[in-house]
Amino acid sequence: MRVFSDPAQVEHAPTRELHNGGWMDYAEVPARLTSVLDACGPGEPARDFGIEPILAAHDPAYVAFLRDAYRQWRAAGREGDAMGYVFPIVARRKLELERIDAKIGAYSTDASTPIAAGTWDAAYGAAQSALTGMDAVLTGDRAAFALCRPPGHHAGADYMGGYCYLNNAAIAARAAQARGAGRVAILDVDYHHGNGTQDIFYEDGEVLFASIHADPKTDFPFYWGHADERGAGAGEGATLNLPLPQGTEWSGYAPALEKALATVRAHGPDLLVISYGADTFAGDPISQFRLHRDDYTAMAGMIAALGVPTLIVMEGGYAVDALGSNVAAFLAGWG
Ligand code: SP5
Ligand code: ZN
Repeated sequence: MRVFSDPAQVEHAPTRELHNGGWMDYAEVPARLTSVLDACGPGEPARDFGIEPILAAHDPAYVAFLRDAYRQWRAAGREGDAMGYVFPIVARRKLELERIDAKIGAYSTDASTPIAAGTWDAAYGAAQSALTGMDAVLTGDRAAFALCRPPGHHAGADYMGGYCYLNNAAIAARAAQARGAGRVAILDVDYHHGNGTQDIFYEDGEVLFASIHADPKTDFPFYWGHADERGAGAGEGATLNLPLPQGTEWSGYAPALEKALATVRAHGPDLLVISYGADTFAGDPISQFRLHRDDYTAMAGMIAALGVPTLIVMEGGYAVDALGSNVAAFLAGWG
């Protein structure tokens, strides 16, 4: 399977995040990318499809902000990474805000998504990796792997969060639709609920969003991913959430996957996008499922059996030393 990434993706290196009332080392480190490249081979460089396909999934004002935020932070005299500390909770009105702290809070869900010097170029590169992988699938590959970093599934049309800035899976899905793939399914198997992806397609009946994740009653992102969220308007019924308890092993995971795959099959997709997170791994430092390396091959085999052309997009996975072999085990499921 072809693997795509962009060299700029390793230049995103925030130092810390706010969690449990204190500063922690940032878990989404550049070494994640090199761990995968070491295990899967160097892959191929992403091509540049420009800004247009990014704007098909994201609000132009948010993208403009993201591009310029670090410069504004430095211009305000700040040291270190840019991060918000006030977040709007009621109506997110379109306000003419001036101070960087006001803008960054308005475009964030949390304090674990800092903007550092290399953030924009890395996020842009990750989106181009997804678009390049999608191009491979649309031109005949039965599957391709976009080694995206930073990840994307917590980023909505106009917000960042959970280590995510641009929603790589959503950008790729929109690009596929623009090139004639009518019906698309997105299956999200990261440990965390893909709230950004869900939000982007919530009222879109052409794009199914199905997710298996830790129950948001106990796990990030808390406010999305509950079983009663099923889509709205034309998208009613085209969102499926399957929350599972902490401690879930393959024996509990596989039935949920069967259910998600039955829903994907019933949707009749021309194309499948997998948001793959290896943070369901038993050794993950910030997550609480109990999957093992061989489970990823089984998982992938079940997905590949659908026989639908598939783009795999990298999301989370923080056990850096094991990440490469977990990803390789997943890709092996396509034979
Ligand atoms: C893409 C993805 O998997 N995002 C996950 C975001 C989870 N953020 C909340 C959990 C923060 C835990 N941070 C612990 C840091 C220890 N170094
Ligand atoms: Zn995750």
